[in-house]
Amino acid sequence: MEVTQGAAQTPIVSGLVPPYNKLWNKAWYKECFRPMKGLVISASRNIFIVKPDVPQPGETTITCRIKGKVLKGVEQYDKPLAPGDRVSFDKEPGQQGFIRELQDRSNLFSRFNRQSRSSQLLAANVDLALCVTTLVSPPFRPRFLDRVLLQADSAGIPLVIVCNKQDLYCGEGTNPDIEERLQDWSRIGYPVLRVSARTGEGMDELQSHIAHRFSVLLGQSGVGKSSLIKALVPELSIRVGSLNEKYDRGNHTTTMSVLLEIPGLGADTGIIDTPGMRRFVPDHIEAAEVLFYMREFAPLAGKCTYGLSCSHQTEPGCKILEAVSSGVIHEDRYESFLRIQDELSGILKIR
Ligand SMILES: Nc1nc2c(ncn2[C@@H]2O[C@H](COP(=O)(O)OP(=O)(O)OP(=O)(O)O)[C@@H](O)[C@H]2O)c(=O)[nH]1
Ligand SMILES: [Mg+2]
Repeated sequence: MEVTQGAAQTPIVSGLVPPYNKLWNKAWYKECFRPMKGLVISASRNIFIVKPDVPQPGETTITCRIKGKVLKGVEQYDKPLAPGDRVSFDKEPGQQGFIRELQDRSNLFSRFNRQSRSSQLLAANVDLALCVTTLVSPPFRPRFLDRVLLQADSAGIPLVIVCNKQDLYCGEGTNPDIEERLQDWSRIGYPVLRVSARTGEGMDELQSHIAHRFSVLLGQSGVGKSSLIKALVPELSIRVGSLNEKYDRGNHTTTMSVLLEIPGLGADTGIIDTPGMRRFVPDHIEAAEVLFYMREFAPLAGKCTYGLSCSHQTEPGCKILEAVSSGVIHEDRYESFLRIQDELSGILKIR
């Protein structure tokens, strides 16, 4: 018996007219009415837009809800699903779908939301994270980046730093502090791209990183995440915001994560636009674990005279302090390390 793949709710069995003959049995029913599978495009608290693996006539995406508490392990998050998640769902013709199962995730990108005291899910199952920043407007914030890098490394997601609005930057070398930080990230293994969504500068290189992959764009509000996507796919109807002149920061134009296709780079290319964040608090990382997820610190973990009890601040024989003195660890990264550890110790108390 050959059943057309994915035609779950409108069974088509070649050569047979279902279900009025003796083939009407449990196995046949189960096979024909098996749930559909799809990719979550966007997720709010209980409404999920899902793209079915097998296109349905007249419906490129399907609005789904979750029936009851069928998804396990999602309670700790603000929403149960994120763009990039793969799900199974049931759907009757002309009606909403009901999500029954979440497939295992290969990774998850989240942040801790201090206001709601919960984890905010931003993306799932991505091949690459793009941390977008600007060197000019909004102002460059290396500490924000260090936190995003930490989160990506803890989730096992490769990350590329994208410096947008290159058209506003007065050329390389004009700000030694910024240049030094960019060079240091590059030295420890994060590719750094300089692009402009406005002029198209550097966009070829960006495309070569995202082609045939699923990526997530992260960064402060106003750095130009949505503008970069618009530059890649001009016909997309995606909102681009303005900058708040008084504070020189974005206006939180994108309000929820959404997965968008970039057809020009292949059918297997997708990018998740996320809402801009004012601050980034790492999620599901304890203060004592920060050492293991900052990549130039990790090889030194446990090697201090006081082993893992070392606070890396004053102790003699501290390998981290030695690495800072010798330049293996940049002073500013060390400062980020201390601040993140400090903040995460506080988070433990409010979680
Ligand atoms: N000069 C210049 N302006 C840019 C560039 N890219 C984006 N902008 C401007 O920056 C502002 C913010 O752009 P968005 O794309 O909305 O920024 P966003 O990061 O998506 O912001 P949120 O959705 O709030 O997180 C808009 O006024 C854009 O026109 C660029 O390469 N050069
Ligand atoms: Mg946006």
